[in-house]
Amino acid sequence: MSTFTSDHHADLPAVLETLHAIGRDIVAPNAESVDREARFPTEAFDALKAQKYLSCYVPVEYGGMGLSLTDVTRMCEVLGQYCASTAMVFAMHQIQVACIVDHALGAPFFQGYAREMVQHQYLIASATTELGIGGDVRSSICAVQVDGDRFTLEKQAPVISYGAMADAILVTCRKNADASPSDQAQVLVRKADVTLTRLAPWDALGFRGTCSEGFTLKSQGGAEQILPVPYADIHRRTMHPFAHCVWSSLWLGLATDAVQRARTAVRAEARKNPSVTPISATRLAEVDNVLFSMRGGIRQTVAEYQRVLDDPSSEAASGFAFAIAINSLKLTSSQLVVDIVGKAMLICGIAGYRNDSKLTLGRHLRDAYGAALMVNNDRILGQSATMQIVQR
Ligand SMILES: Cc1cc2nc3c(=O)[nH]c(=O)nc-3n(C[C@@H](O)[C@H](O)[C@H](O)COP(=O)(O)OP(=O)(O)OC[C@H]3O[C@@H](n4cnc5c(N)ncnc54)[C@H](O)[C@@H]3O)c2cc1C
Repeated sequence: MSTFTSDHHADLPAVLETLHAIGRDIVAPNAESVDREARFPTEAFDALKAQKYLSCYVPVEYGGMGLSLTDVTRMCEVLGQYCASTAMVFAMHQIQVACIVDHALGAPFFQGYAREMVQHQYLIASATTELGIGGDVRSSICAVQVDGDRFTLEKQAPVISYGAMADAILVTCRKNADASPSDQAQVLVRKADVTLTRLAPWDALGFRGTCSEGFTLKSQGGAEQILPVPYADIHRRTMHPFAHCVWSSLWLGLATDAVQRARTAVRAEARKNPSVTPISATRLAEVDNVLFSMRGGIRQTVAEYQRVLDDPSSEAASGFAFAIAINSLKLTSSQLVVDIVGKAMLICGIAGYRNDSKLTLGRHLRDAYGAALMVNNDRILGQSATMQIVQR
């Protein structure tokens, strides 16, 4: 195993180079066992923490690297080329960091927490999904109960990725017992103050290393741990767009690796008979075109969101056009990743279909099918359909 210095800086090319080295030497060699055993990618996260990459989105003034959304998407894309579960955990964690950084740093508690995140390289999970609500993240049944300067909160959460390994969980809930289902708050629950009782194991088709078990979550803490803005704002400006940008980027990494495996297969074929271009080369050119479209759509939407983030006065995040663009990014990327891996499988042939081959694509295909379910595509399409009718 290689060792990496912790002498990091906010220089994206250098960060990506280090990340590729971690990917090659640590993430990829463990990807198969992470998937087979449905275990947390411990080795990968030890390496990422050593580089202080878990706090890469925390501003420099709080000790972080001050990387941008665009930078974080590129990191997710790189990790996705080596192990989609590792990349997904990294991406989901960064979404939670972004909720805190973009919405809570005005509050003294969260200023201190940001410094702690950097120092201890906390891993933060998310509990939005709830029994009885399903994937509608803008509704909650559970409510936070505030009594003086303390809160209590209980949630039936059917899926909390890496919940058992996290140092903290950001939990959505109604802001009090009288609030409507959509009048939500987001609460930071610390590991020391939470009891997680397992509801469901995680033995899934793909993203097996995310360890997305279900739990009954019972917690308490200081009232200052409730994020100081309504969840509706956090969702519109950060949770929704940030999630779809980082998820799509890691799916792009997964698709890129599938095409790379297909290219390896075509090269081997071409070497056998150098005078003839194999038919699979045409298929490779075709799938590379699809990858080009996927990458273009992601880069364009990430740039659009970055412009919104760079201009705090921008109202664009409140508009239907922006929300539709983010939904389209998710819908398109989650479909293209399956398409691309399927096309790569055709090129690799039996070598891609086998589990014991260097060109195997089984894990890629299983992971790719999870993309459409992470906030169900039909749900997103339904929201876009409503907005299409009223958008001018
Ligand atoms: C790898 C992975 C990791 C995850 N990690 C987390 C996590 O860390 N934290 C977390 O909170 N959740 C997490 N989730 C769960 C979350 O992404 C899912 O949205 C949630 O589990 C709901 O799943 P569902 O598809 O059963 O429910 P629903 O979204 O309720 O969908 C069920 C069915 O109903 C249909 N449907 C329901 N409502 C509508 C509607 N309004 N319009 C159209 N169709 C509708 C859907 O099409 C679908 O067929 C994760 C999921 C995956 C795959």
